[in-house]
Amino acid sequence: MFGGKYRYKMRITHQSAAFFSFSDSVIRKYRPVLLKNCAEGRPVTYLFRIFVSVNTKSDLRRIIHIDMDAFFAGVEQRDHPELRGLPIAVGHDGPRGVVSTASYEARKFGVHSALPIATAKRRCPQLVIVDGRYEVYKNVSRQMHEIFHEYTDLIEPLSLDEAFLDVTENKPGIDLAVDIAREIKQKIRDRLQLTASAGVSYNKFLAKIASDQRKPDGLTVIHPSRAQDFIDTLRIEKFWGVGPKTAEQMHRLGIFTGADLRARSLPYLKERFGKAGTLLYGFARGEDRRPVVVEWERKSVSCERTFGHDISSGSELHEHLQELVADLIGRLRRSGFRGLTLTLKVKFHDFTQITRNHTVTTILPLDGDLLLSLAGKMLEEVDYATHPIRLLGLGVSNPPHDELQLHGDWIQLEFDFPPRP
Ligand code: TTP
Ligand code: MG
Ligand code: MG
Repeated sequence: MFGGKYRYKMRITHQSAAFFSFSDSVIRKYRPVLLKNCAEGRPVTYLFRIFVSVNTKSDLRRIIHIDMDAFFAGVEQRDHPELRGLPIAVGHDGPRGVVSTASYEARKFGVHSALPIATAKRRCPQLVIVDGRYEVYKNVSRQMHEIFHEYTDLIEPLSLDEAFLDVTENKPGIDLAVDIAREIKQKIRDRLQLTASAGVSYNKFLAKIASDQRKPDGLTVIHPSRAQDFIDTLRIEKFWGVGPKTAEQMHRLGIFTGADLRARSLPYLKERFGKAGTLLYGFARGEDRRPVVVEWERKSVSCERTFGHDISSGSELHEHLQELVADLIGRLRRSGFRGLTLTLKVKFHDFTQITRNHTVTTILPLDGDLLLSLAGKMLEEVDYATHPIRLLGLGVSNPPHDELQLHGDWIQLEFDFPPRP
């Protein structure tokens, strides 16, 4: 029925979904991937297997997790050859600066993400501190995704430098996920001159842990037959969702490893950890049915300005805000994106940053005066007189999810604002 080379267009309707017994939400989520692959003329077997794969009941998935090695630092060492082989940290070298990330050379000295720069320098006096270049990292991330798309469109980014790929069904038709992981690593090396680590397994939980096993430049496969032994010896801190606080709580309960976790009952874990308890109960048994969730829609539109000098004058800031509003409206118009939340981002002279949000019930209209009033009101809550501002940003997020939010009357939710003189 789903004969090999036979190409035809498949209409993805709720009826056909019911026929294959996939839920509405699965269909809604994956429709764009299916339609894209339809348009690219992939055989119906491919589409069908995507369905099987995203159906969370499937235990036969092939999932890869890719994570770049010392990402920001790796990019800086690539672009500045004089930094290669040196202990470097990316971050701003100021009194309140923190390390974004450190090169592997610097990690030997105990320098790591989120460490204050001052402490980092004490631990490693020869540490070279480099300012971050986020536009460059974003661009590298885009290039990584181009590589991923050569294999699958089922990609779930977790951050700029990492993503899950569901390659159960893949474009080149490669049997073994480990071969795909190897190819992706090689392409990242050849095209981006960077290294990544990859983890391969049959679910997201295990793939993510696997990618962290042999960093940097690692490739680890966790085969179903080996999964239980692996999980049993895994430290509880390594489990998904177990941060320092939960880890402490676990330790108090005598849970230090996966085996300890597996010895506890589902009600026991649910009672103490709520929803996470259910997930953890599954993880301890190598079970994780969460699908690779593709990000379809744009989630926000924004723009920002860094000023030549730090500004503490209200009227000067207001002028910049006016330009930002005009810029934002242009971007909203071009992208077609609409949202319910307006966000003002403020970075102060000392690089500390705050955001202020304002949410309304019906999409924000492309009305310059109105957006300026809202943004102006948020800015008034900021103490710029004593904390001069070096950057202002403005964004719209939170797209509408029902008709009412799209077409209802525009209602002001949180405050009243007088029109500015
Ligand atoms: P990570 O993937 O957590 O770390 P990494 O890529 O630097 O190193 P590893 O080899 O261990 O994966 O984070 C990716 C980037 O995100 C990192 O290069 C910098 C940034 N980042 C921060 O800015 N602050 C943080 O606290 C963390 C954890 C990351
Ligand atoms: Mg990384
Ligand atoms: Mg990462």
